[in-house]
Amino acid sequence: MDTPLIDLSTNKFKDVAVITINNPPVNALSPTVARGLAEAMEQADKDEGVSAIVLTGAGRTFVAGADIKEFGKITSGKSERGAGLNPLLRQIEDLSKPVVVAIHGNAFGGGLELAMACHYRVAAPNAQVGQPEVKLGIIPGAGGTQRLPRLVGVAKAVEMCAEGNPISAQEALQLGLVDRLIEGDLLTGAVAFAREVTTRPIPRTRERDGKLNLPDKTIFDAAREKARTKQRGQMAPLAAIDAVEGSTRLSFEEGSQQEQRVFRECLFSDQSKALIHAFFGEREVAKIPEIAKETPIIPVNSVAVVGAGTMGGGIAMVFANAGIHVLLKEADQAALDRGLATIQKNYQSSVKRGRFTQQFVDECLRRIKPTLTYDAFGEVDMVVEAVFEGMALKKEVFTQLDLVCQPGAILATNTSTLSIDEIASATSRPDAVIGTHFFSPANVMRLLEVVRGKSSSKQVIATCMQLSKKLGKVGVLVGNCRGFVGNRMFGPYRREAQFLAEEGAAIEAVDRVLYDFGMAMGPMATGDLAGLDVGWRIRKEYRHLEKPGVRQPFAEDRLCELGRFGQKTGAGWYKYDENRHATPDPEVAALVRKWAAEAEIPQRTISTDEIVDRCIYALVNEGARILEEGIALRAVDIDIIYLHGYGFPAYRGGPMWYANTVGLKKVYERICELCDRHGELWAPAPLLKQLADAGKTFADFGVDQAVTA
Ligand code: 3H9
Repeated sequence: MDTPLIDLSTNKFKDVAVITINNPPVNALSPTVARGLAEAMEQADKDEGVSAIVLTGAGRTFVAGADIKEFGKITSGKSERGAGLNPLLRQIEDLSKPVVVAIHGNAFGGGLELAMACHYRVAAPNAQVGQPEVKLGIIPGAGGTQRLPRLVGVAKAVEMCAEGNPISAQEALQLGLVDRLIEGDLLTGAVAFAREVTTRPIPRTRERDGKLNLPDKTIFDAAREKARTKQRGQMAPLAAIDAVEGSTRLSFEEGSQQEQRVFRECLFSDQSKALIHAFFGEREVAKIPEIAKETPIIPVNSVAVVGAGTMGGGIAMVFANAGIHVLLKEADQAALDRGLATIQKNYQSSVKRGRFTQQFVDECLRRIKPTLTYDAFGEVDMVVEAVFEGMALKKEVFTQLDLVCQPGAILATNTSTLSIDEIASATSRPDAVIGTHFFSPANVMRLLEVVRGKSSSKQVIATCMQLSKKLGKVGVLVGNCRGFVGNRMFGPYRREAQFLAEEGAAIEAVDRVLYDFGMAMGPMATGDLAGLDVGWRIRKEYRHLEKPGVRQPFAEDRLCELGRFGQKTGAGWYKYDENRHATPDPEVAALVRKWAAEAEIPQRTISTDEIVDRCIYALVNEGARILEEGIALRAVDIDIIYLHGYGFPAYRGGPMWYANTVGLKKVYERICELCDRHGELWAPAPLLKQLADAGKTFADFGVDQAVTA
């Protein structure tokens, strides 16, 4: 073959040709792979000594799909996409000899579409198959919406194409998507299977119309309804449903043409570009330019968590879920019992919801060992401190940890705002100290801000970054400043939301507009969920740093003075029933109006656009400062923090990506207007001006300029 990406062997099994796709790491179907595959298939089909063909993937997986990197080239006009993979799949489906695909690892996206164009599919028992394209803002584009319903039925195809979740090989077998599971050596099993089918008539998926008959029409409406709630704001799931529906009323050819049109529309959409940015961003954040890949990692087999409150308990669960033994320490028995009871309750609800099995939960609970002392701390590889947010207490804990922990142990703090360097100063080993900022609820939220102090060693940083993956988290390395990246940006965002309410916007209107923008929750509702008192305490601690004469929001502090801390007190911005269901509270609306009158804040009608601009651009402007200061390594790191920790809609790519989409010049000009009207809190970040003037985007500000920590 003229390409090393495809290996054709007709020697090993004589009568069965084996074609292997070898395009590490995930055998993505690049145009070169597709060309090589077409040649290899043709050659094997012509070979008279060959009676069947087996298609496999080398390495850890069969095929993870089309090469996503190609999409960017197509949409930017750097590469022309012709008919895509369809001609290749048609060629394979039309071969005169049976083609058996052997799936291990994953057959995703174009990988599954390729498999469905083959005549038979066998799989390793732990393989997974799926059409995850909607997660990238597109739909299957190589016949997936047409072949899948023919194999698994319309209802399942709608679900798989619209939701994008993979199914196991066992389920695929039951559905008829896979013909046999192979225990033991997959290739040997696939070859044996191929020999069994050589004399049978060749089944071609596109001709198998049996499962398309009379589908219950409500399937599509129900799927659309579900997509509108579960994948709110996204166009690809609805487009995927339309395309699968096409299979029930159009011929295979017409259905495929419709699929192509819709695929292309989706591919060129802002949503798809944003979701692809998020896909690569999630992987990019793991790469820390100045930390070499070969940096030795500290093995973390046991940890201790100090503090069994909401955060400490959640963090203990995260480690236990990952198979790591946890020592959970509290100051007194009552607090420890409360913490353990909450952990039990959370695990039980996971079992009820089917997330975990009882057996798994029992194993996790056995890994969590409660304690009231530091006695066994000398044996653990890492400690995560999660005590009350106060510098004096944190320093006390770290002084103690310094005394009891073994040399080489990682000393991490879960602080969300305090200085890592000051905490580290309480120890004789600041190089071992680092921030691991989990997000609440720690056992659910995927974000982990890894906060480097000025002395944190590369080994400790590399270990925490790698550990985040083991814990099922997306670790993002950030520098040390008040609030780090996420909370530092969240301050101005929530400040503007309060200002808008103080200037006349209805509380629920502010929330509704940002929810409609795509945020998981509005800013007021988020405050009520997290507890308004948390920010109130922090603001009181830092009040002396506020510049006199600069406007500060007051409504939330006043609500706290009235004991309205949010959901936990049954009242905050909203009032809550016993099930924590929110309803607008006219009393709060009246209070805010009264306070605004006292403060002589003119009341006016506020537009939807103003609400979005003020809240989202407040994020962007602070994000630009963070980037310029090197607190975040790259703009994409900020985006990933906001997608995984703050409910920013992935289909908008994160605040920095969103600003790029709007155009930095436009964003800068709007911020200048806001600055003229509302004063210095809106002073545009110098980096924003610089990039806007140069016609650049945040993505152009690279790692070279960043000076983290
Ligand atoms: C599609 O197929 C459209 C079709 O309908 C046809 C249209 C014509 N392309 O995730 P990992 C890279 S759309 C290019 O860290 P894991 C990834 O960036 C596609 N690159 O490994 C990373 O690079 P780096 C539908 C890809 O073991 C490296 O591979 N398919 C692709 O944790 C390792 O990846 C999907 O959406 C790709 N398709 O997880 C599946 N996939 O090392 C997307 C991965 O430089 N992929 N890379 O950072 C996945 O879900 C996971 O990668 C997978 C492996 C589960 C497969």
